[in-house]
Parts: sequence; structure tokens; C-alpha cells
Amino acid sequence: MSDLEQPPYRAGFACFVGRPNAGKSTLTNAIVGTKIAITSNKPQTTRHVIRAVLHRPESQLVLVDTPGLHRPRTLLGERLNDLVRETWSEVDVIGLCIPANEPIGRGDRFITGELASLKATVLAVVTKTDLVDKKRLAEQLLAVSELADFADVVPVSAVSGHQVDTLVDVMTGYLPESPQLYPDDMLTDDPEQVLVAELIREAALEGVRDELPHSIAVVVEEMIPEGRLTKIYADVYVERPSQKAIMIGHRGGRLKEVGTTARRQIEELLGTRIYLDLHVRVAKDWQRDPKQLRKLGF
Ligand SMILES: Nc1nc2c(ncn2[C@@H]2O[C@H](COP(=O)(O)OP(=O)(O)OP(=O)(O)O)[C@@H](O)[C@H]2O)c(=O)[nH]1
Ligand SMILES: [Mg+2]
Repeated sequence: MSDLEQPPYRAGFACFVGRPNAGKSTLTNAIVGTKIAITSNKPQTTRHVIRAVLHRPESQLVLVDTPGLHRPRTLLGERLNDLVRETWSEVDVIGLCIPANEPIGRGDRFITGELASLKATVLAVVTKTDLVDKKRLAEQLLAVSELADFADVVPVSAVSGHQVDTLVDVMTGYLPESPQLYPDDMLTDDPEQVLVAELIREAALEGVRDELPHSIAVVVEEMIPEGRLTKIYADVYVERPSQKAIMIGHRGGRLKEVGTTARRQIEELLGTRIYLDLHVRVAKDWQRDPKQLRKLGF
């Protein structure tokens, strides 16, 4: 093959957008093959912008995982929406995620409208295809393609892996020709402390309901390597004393479970043994308090 036939090297940024719970973070993880972004069945799980890099011989796709765009009810919600819009203006490709198993709603239409004025290439991604049969999927693909003039409409399942590679090919095709953006082995540029805090928050979200998922924030205060062990000290914040009691559980049972789950995930991420020290603290109504939000990293 002559040089002329070599495809050009492409590199750039992409993000998935969509309402909360559409499957954006799960898809991001499936594409890079590592759990970088936390996921849960509660809406508004993602709160931090996380960058995950997929390296291929001919390309580098940097996926920016963002929170779901939603109608904000708190200052935190407003900050999260700002983060999302800021990301939209910076990426080359946007994948609008719409679940295969849910009707297209006002939220989807609203987001579609918001995307129209951006410079990025916008494609539609119909997520969670493993949850529907062929007929329903065909109907959804049609409905989605009528929503706007997308560059492509790609069905995908992050859980079964169906079409994940195809989606990557399609997205990469829209990236600009560019030199490599990140070093070869770099999976993410997010600080370890943030990733660790997120894994703890994911464990803490497990099994809680109503308002509590939104009230949880986690801050890693210290990570101290000691030989082959890393000691991690972290605070789990909730908004009210009653939530603190739930978080800790009967005789500390729930907090212990959270610690065990989180520890396993963190050990996998860091590749070392860890000792995890968790404290539950109350930061009254932190989601609405600018000072507390700053302290918690928003
Ligand atoms: N069956 C199935 N479930 C999926 C798939 N992708 C995501 N899910 C589930 O959908 C839920 C939401 O997934 P997330 O990836 O956290 O969704 P998100 O869009 O990042 O949500 P926010 O961060 O809250 O905006 C989780 O319970 C996932 O396990 C899929 O391909 N198939
Ligand atoms: Mg998410």
C-alpha cells in the first residue's frame, strides 16, 4: 500500500448527551473497556466531567462523559447543566443517546433542539437495544431519525456489546485529522482522587432511594501509599442527620457494605491493596449552598 492510501490519523473529542439514565456512562465505559465513569439506575448519577481515551492505531477518540441534562431544581443542578453545555461547545462529535425501550419524550426533543446550533457533528445513538425486540427497535430507529437531521443513527447495547465497535468507527470518522492528543497508555486525565471518590459514591448509591441518592457527595481527603498498601481516608456527605442514620445503617452494617464494595472496585482501578476509612458527615442542604458546593468540588 502506498502512503497515499493510508487513512489519515484522526484525533478529537466526543461526548454522549441525553437525559439522565439514558446509558451515557455505561456506553463510555464499554467503549474504552475500563470502568472509568460510574453508573447506576438512579437518574443524575454523573456529576463530574470525566475524560476517557480510546487508543487505536489510526485514531484517538477522547470521550467526555457528562451529567444528563435536566430541569435543575438546585444550585448543583444548574452547575451540572452548565458543565454539559460547556462540553458541547468544545467537542467535535456529539452522540445523542435515546434509550430503545422508552418513548421519545419532551426531554429528548428539548435536548435535540439545543444541539442544533453547535459546530459539532451530531449523531443519534439508540441505547439499550438488548431490552427490546427487533420490531420495537425498528420503530424507535424510525422515530429517532424523524426527530432531527442526524449525521447517523446507530443502535447499540453497552451491556451485550452489540454494535459498540461500529459506533466507534462512525464517531471516529467524524473526528478531524490531528496529531495524537494524549500519550499512548493514558486512559484518563482525571486525578485518581476523583475516580476513587466516584467509586465510593457509586457504592453508596446502591440500595438507597427517593431523595437520598441526590444528597450523597464523597470527598477523598487523603491517599497514603504505605508499601504495597494504600490508605484512603474519605468522607461521605449527606444533607440531614436522618440520612446519616440510613447511610450508616443498623450497627454500621450498611456503611460496612458500602466500604467493601467500594474497596473491591478501587483495588481493581489502582491495582494495589487498599485500606478504606469512611466517615459519614452532614453538610446541611449542600446542593443549594454555594460555599458547600465549592468545598465539595463543584
Ligand atoms: N440493559 C441495558 N441496560 C443499560 C445499558 N446501558 C446502560 N444501562 C443501564 O441503565 C442505567 C443508567 O446507566 P448510566 O450509564 O448510569 O446512565 P447515564 O446516562 O450515564 O445517567 P446519568 O449519569 O444519570 O445522566 C444503569 O442501570 C445501566 O446499567 C444497556 O446497553 N443495556
Ligand atoms: Mg452518567
